[in-house]
Amino acid sequence: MSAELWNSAVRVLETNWTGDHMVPSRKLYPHQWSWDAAFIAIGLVYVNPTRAWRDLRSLFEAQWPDGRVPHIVFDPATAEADYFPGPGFWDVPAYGDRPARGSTGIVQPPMHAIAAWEVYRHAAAHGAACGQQARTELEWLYPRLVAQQRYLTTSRNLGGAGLASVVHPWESGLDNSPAWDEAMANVPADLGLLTTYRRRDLAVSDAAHRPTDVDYSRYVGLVLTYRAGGYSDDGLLERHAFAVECPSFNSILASAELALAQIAGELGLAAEARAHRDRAQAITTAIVQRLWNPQTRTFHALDVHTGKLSPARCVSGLMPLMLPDLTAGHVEAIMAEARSDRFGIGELPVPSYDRTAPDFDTQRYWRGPLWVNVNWLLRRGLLVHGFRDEAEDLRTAMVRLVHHNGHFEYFHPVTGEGLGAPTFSWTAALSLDLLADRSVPAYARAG
Ligand code: 9WN
Repeated sequence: MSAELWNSAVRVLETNWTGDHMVPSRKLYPHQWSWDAAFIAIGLVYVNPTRAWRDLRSLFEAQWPDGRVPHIVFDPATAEADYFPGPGFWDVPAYGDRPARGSTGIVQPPMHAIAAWEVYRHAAAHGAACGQQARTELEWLYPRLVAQQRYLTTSRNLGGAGLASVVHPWESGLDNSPAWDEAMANVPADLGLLTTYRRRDLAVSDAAHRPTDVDYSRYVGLVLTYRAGGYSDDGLLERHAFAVECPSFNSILASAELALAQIAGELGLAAEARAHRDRAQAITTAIVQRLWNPQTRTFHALDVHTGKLSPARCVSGLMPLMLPDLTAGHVEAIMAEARSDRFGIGELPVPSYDRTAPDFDTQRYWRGPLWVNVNWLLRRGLLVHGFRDEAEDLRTAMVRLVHHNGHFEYFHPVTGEGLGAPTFSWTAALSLDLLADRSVPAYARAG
């Protein structure tokens, strides 16, 4: 089984390579996506370290002067009509060496320091030349990764407590998650916008699997207000209807600081390494203080405008398990949630949303289907806290799922049937990692 899965994953990554970067999938996502590039690099390094580094470099060449790493880098060879919202709609100014309209103006979860460290660790196994390349690339990326973190922890510290806010559901990577329902209800939904701006996703995928038109009109409206202010974050809370602190985004933010501590250590920057570790701890403390609900005993998204926690129990609430500084009580609570009927790891990996919720939707994107990337992060959390048996069960559940159903974008949470895009890069790349690497992050507890 593993040779077959390995070979099919390699074929997907071959198909989706453009010569400069990887696309998530040829038809539905014909540009480069930010957190996809990180998950992709983590697996691509096993078969082609040069491409893994190239993909990360190509993303960071589009970094803005303020440090933000855009959620999509547009491929100039792809027509405006092939993706909506495309470069003309975002209309971002020229920056750095990139032309105007080279990217979107929003971000995605900062998975890249984690990816850079994983790629570096594994590239060394390919011999001396790869080791030298890895060192050069790591040195190039480090200050850029630091700038990315600084942007998120300063300009996006809209709630003032040291967590980053997402100002568009697309920034979370968990687009139509029920975690945003309350906060999104306060965003005007102007369906007329979809007459002016036509959805492209429905031309290449099943409408029942995708966000609704009401969701989409709000997505478009939010871009329009951010764009009207030149994508500036100054005073954003007062003029922008959506600002949320997400437990998944912020757990990745803290884990990125830990990865940066390891990178800084490797580059001989001891003081910087200490500062990164301290920042990881501070973000962890803020996650617990702001996003933990003692009644539900899980983590939720916080609406910065209203100060209220979302009532939804989503997979994002399990993501703080990635944090080594989490107290034993919080770890136990996440484990209870992960083992409960709501998420229960068994034959299948965990779904994106509480299976027992009345509005659990087996088809629609982040409202029920299961995704390999968040399960990969959950497995990482299990390893960090020494739950080796559960981590191994989850690893084999993911491998089995993809082997039986293909490298789909997401999967039916009851039958495991593949949904969304069929040859999806991060599913393929993370399958390679799950087949190849059973090692544990350096800061993990002994099991
Ligand atoms: C909008 C590319 C991206 C992923 C996101 C996923 C989906 C885009 C969309 O696809 O979002 O960015 O059009 O729905 O939700 O996590 O990065 O694979």
